[in-house]
Amino acid sequence: METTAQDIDTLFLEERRFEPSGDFAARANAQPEIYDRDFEEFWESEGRERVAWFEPFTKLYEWDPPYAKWYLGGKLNVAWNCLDKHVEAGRGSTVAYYWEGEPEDERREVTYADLLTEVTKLANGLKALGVGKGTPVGIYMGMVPETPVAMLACARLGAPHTVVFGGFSADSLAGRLQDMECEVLITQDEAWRRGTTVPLKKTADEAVAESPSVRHVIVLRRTGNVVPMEDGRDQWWHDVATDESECPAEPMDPEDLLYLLYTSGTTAKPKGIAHTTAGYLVGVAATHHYIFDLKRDEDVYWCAADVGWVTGHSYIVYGPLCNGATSVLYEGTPDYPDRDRWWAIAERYGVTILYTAPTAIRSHMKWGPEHAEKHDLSKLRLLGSVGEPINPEAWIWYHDHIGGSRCPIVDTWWQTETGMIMITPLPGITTTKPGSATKPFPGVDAAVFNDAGEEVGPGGGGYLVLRRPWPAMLRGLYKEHDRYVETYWSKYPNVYFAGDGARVDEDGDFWLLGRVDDVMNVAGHRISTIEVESALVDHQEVAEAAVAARNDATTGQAIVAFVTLKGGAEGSVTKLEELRNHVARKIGPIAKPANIVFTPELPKTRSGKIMRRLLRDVAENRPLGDTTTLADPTVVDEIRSRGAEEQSKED
Ligand code: 7RM
Repeated sequence: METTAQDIDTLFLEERRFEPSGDFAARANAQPEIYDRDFEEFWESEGRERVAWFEPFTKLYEWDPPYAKWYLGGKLNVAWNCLDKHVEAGRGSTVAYYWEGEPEDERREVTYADLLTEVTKLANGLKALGVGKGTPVGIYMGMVPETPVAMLACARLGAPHTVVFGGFSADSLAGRLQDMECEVLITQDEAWRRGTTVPLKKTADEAVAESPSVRHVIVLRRTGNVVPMEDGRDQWWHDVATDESECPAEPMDPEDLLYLLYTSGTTAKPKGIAHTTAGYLVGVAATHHYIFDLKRDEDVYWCAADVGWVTGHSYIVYGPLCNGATSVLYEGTPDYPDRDRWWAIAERYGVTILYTAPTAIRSHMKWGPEHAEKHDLSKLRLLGSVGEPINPEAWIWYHDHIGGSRCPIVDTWWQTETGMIMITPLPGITTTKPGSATKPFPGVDAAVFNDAGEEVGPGGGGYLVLRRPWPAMLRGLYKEHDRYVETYWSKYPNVYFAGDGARVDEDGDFWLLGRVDDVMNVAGHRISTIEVESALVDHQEVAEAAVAARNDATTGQAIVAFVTLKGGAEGSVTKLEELRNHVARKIGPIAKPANIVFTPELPKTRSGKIMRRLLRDVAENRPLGDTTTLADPTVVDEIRSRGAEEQSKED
């Protein structure tokens, strides 16, 4: 708990306060009474207000721990809510996405009517391939409008999807396709990234070769470069999506599966987080409405996350579209071709609301404020942050240099599992504090518990828990009931264990302290130690590996790997590069260790468990914590001397 204590110390020195402005407060979607509303009354009226039903729900929720059901008895369709609802209300010509490709001259305005047409065409094409209610579909694409189109086409038919982040490797993709038993994979020829192409179809081919359930591959032409197409299996999107005739939206039960999203856990096998239809949609639409204060006819909203992350699902696709928002969707990286690219985009479309991650803010901070200063960002009125705790300096930088010192910042805490934002300021109401996610969203019951399950009083650190079900909560882990219970419901009876450390201050504001387990967070991506270790051990010369995270100014954390080679072989700079590349190939570049320390032994308990806590101490170059349970205490000294050697090589 040493790091935690230190984080708390630093955070507690933060005494700056930011009061909401009177102007903002007067027009805000959320007014102070929102916190007085009864939990059931709140979610019942949100259920009616945000979502249109084919048949109304008859019961708000059923709580049979650890499984909840919401909005029972109703019938609805998510795609209908995101598209038809708006078109039928006469808003078809409203822009849903201002899309900008990474190549600067590629721009598209996609209206709600356009989106409905594209979704209808693809859904009809999918139907012709045998996709219907319950058919699992994989989506492996980049940041193009067709990615939301693919998700919504699935939702329209009642076919659950799993979106796999375009940066993931063939093995990661195959694992997900196999686990969900996907019958169709939707991908694209290539994606653009920093002026070069990413071979998505090629990677998809490798994955599909290992995934016997996949019968059809649909390929969007994006870059236009030649990619091999397998006869009988592969088809171009533009050949499949031709039928514009109406495609009725399947009336779905509230608890029908909408999607699975896989997320790293503490074992190598990613968890398939299950989200269903009604509660998820109400949860993301309600939070999006109040937290981002969306005025749909005035605002231009930009969530600069990847669609393959839960943030993209909830706050690029389902929440904003259900609310009829006009969003920006950008394909590329923030620094291509120049470091002012984001700010050029924000200026061009008149972005009023920007939602991004601390890692991005720290990159911009590193590059300097002059890039934002070149552009008119005066339309911005609200900023958001998500993915990790935001350092107070980054918060202040964001506030001053991007928000022109006038925009409220919402630091939003949530998880793939929660589906929706759970702890957050409400703009216009909350007095914010740099580094604090402040208060539970109305209707959310969050607390900090100690080990014994007692609520920790003001100022005390502990484990973040959620004591009451919420509409967008996960409905379990796909095909893994026991793991669901074990991971979230076994520490405290009938209380959700989030796996994050937290502290509540004397004002009742929450300060998130990071994961309590070993999962690492690199540039906002959750990477479990074991996945990287398994990727390393997959290399033919590696006998054993352990990884730990050290702090990194840009990416939040960087991975340090401790590796034992087979046959007592010594490491080398070449081997180091080889292993780093191996990890990148095996599970994706994001998991590449920043340093590798070659060591003949790893620190273990007597029962053989690797003590990653000590490896973190070594990686951070600080005094070792408790070593009494070590099988061989000399091992750590050896590793430390090797770690120092590695460091001096780098310098
Ligand atoms: C949305 C998302 C979830 C984990 C979560 C935390 C960390 C996310 C914040 C945060 C502090 C925040 N989903 N986290 N947001 N920590 N302050 N505002 O990130 O499933 O990918 O990750 O991310 O540890 O448990 S996620």
